[in-house]
Amino acid sequence: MNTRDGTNASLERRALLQASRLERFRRMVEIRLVEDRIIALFGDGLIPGSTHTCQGQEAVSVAVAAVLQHSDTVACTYRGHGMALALGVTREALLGEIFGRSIGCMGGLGGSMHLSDPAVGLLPTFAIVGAGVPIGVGAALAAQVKGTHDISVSVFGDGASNIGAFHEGLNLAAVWSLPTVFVCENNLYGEYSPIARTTPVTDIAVRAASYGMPSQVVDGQDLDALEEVVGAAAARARQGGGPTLIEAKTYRYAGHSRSDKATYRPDGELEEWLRRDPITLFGQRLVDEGAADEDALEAVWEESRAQLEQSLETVLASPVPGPSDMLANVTAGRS
Ligand SMILES: Cc1ncc(C[n+]2csc(CCOP(=O)(O)OP(=O)(O)O)c2C)c(N)n1
Ligand SMILES: [Mg+2]
Repeated sequence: MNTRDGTNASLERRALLQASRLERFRRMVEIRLVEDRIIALFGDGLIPGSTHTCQGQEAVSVAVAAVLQHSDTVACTYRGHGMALALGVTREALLGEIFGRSIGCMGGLGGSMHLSDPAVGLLPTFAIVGAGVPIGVGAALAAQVKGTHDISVSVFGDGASNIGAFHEGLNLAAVWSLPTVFVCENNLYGEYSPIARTTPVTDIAVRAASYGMPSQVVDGQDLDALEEVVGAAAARARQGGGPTLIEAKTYRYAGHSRSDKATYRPDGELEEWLRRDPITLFGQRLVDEGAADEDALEAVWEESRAQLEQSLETVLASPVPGPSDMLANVTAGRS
């Protein structure tokens, strides 16, 4: 696995995020701007393959990254750009991967749905719904067997909770009291279907009861609430208290993938969620507590826009992998 952009850069960005609340705000802004730009560039035909963005869900990624140690691991989904940036993956490593360039975090061979950076614990992201859950549980088992005191977090969607791998993963984690946290991003849709069409319960959290596991529903738009709930579950897991299922109620502003315009949503639903935008809410809190003023927050947006343009310039000027790179990470064994 390659981290072409240099692992130190990811670690530094992770430390920055954890050092201050203003940096958490900055990272959510970065994620929003990157995702908005990706949608625009996808529309221009510049991105190969598909792509799934996470505007509206930024607080979940930033909260997870804020409370974990860098030796902990995170398994997440194809909607993973925000999680990667939050954990510390640089804009160049992320965008390079999405654009299929050699400076991408997987050398440009994986694309939008296949991101990874072992330096900050990002396990390869998964295109198969629910597939990250047993991998996250496996990482927790490895930590338990080795006695490292690391934990793992599996981040997945509401739709994934209807997949067998989710139930098997929760069952095994509970029965072996593994050091892991399950974070469900309930954004009310699985592809083009509203949750009520596919899932007979409103709260995914209730499913934890089947596995004798504690669970909690949390406001997925409130970074502080998320940090508190995920932080408590992470601490419990690290101390040998076993797994927790957390359900973050959130919303994806954009369509499911590519150029999906999400016309299947009822009128007014998006506008209702925009009124509780996680970046606006957290920014207001920083102002209320005197940690920043409106000008400082505006400066963050401006700086982040300029940085993104610079990163895009770098990425678009960088080479695509050649035929010899195809086999660079392929190994063969003989029995
Ligand atoms: C096993 C499997 N079944 C179906 C698909 C097609 N598919 C891709 S995303 C998706 C919806 C998943 O919804 P959810 O888990 O809520 O995550 P979200 O996309 O909302 O973040 C589906 C059905 C898939 N990738 N894998
Ligand atoms: Mg969903």
